[in-house]
Amino acid sequence: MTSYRHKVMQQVIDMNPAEPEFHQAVREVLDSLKPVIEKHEKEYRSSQLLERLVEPERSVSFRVPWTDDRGRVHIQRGFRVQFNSALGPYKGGLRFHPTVNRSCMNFLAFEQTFKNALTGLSMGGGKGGSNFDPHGKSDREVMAFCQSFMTELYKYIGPNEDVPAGDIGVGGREIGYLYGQYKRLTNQFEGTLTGKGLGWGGSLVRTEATGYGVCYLAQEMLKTHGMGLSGMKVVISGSGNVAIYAAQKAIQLGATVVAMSDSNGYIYDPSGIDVDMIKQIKEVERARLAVYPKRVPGSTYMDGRKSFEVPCDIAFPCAIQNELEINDAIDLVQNGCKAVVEGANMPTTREATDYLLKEGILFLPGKASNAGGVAVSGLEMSQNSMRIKHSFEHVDNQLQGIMSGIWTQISDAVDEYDLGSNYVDGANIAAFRRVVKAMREQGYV
Ligand code: NDP
Ligand code: 2IT
Repeated sequence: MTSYRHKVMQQVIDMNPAEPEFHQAVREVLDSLKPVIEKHEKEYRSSQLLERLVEPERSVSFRVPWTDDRGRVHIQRGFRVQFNSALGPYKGGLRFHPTVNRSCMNFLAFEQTFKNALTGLSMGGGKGGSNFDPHGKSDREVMAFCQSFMTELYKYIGPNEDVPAGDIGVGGREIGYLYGQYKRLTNQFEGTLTGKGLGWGGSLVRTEATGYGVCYLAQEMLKTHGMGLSGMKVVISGSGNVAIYAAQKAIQLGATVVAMSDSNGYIYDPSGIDVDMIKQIKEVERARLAVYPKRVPGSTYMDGRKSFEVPCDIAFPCAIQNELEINDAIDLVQNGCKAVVEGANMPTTREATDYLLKEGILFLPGKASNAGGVAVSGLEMSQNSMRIKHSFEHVDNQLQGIMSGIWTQISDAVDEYDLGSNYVDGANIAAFRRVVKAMREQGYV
């Protein structure tokens, strides 16, 4: 007889053909859940629990027309996937990137449900975005796109309904334009987006939260294995929001960050990358990383290559899904890497993940290690509801507490199911337990 897991997996494939990223994310979770599902198979089958878990509660897609600076009209596709609200209002970012499609949205919204569960806060899982590419666009073009996107999206979101935030291609500038249009359409000043400006409802530490959280969880794992970030050589991929603040915190904790990248290539700086210079190039000038060596002597730029080829103790993939492939994993192992901590969502292919685990590399999956971002979004939502503003130290302490709580949940799950150091399975099981308890208590919905 086909196992229940395989039956559900096949159903996901049949109902969502040509969605490889979504299949990959679901398959990983179902594989991790094997011992839990086997224990409760009869009950899960009779309540169609897994079938409900893999089917988004609601999913919208819509046309987004906008006009560029030369008056040409463009049409993009917008999405919002409201995957699971068992634990709270849908919560998750918006991604503006040319690769955005239904598969990408479904995988991210599915992952978000489990990530948000791990934070311990009251947030369901959702994700949205568009295949709009902000690179090289003027501020006016980005504003025009954001206003058009929100003119449709606002119908589906609200402070107790669905609270979007940033992701790839959506940072403070985009959240500002999106919020302005939301306010104009609804006449409400409320916490319907997170990652807002600090002067109008944003939370301190939200900008830094994902990258800082990556380092906080890395520290917890390393401590368990008698290590720490201090003195470690770190390689990062990406040079966006997550990468920058992971680098900043790793350096504060005593590590040396020797490489960072963007989609064109990577920079290598053996004496340690100057994060303020990266911030200037990427956040202020919105320029390419290739200019870095022109400004920082002793560094080099490698065009068309990936930073994972640089020898390191720890790698933080912080760019995009499936960027760390099997050949990169082989490079990392050969070069003596001890740990891979995912800052991005599913940046490691399944083949590479399995290889790293087999080789005994400590590995933290993104849904645990990058949960700090959405966690502080959750704290932004509570500050908005209470109309108060916490200090940087207060929020940072809460973030550290949440990341350490995630470590405890993962550790408890690997102990209970005798999983050794398989923190992928540990995180999936811990998250699943929280979501499923709420789903069972809320009936067949
Ligand atoms: P940003 O848009 O700020 O930065 C993305 C970075 O990734 C850029 O440096 C970009 O380079 C690089 N990149 C994109 N595509 C590729 C590629 N194919 N190969 C190599 N590099 C690439 O996004 P974020 O930092 O916010 O997000 C990064 C990852 O972290 C995503 O997976 C996101 O889902 C995840 N994440 C983000 C959170 C947040 O709070 N922002 C929270 C949790 C997870 P280029 O400029 O050349 O495109
Ligand atoms: O992937 C993610 O967790 C995010 N992009 C952040 C989501 C959020 O709501 O802050």
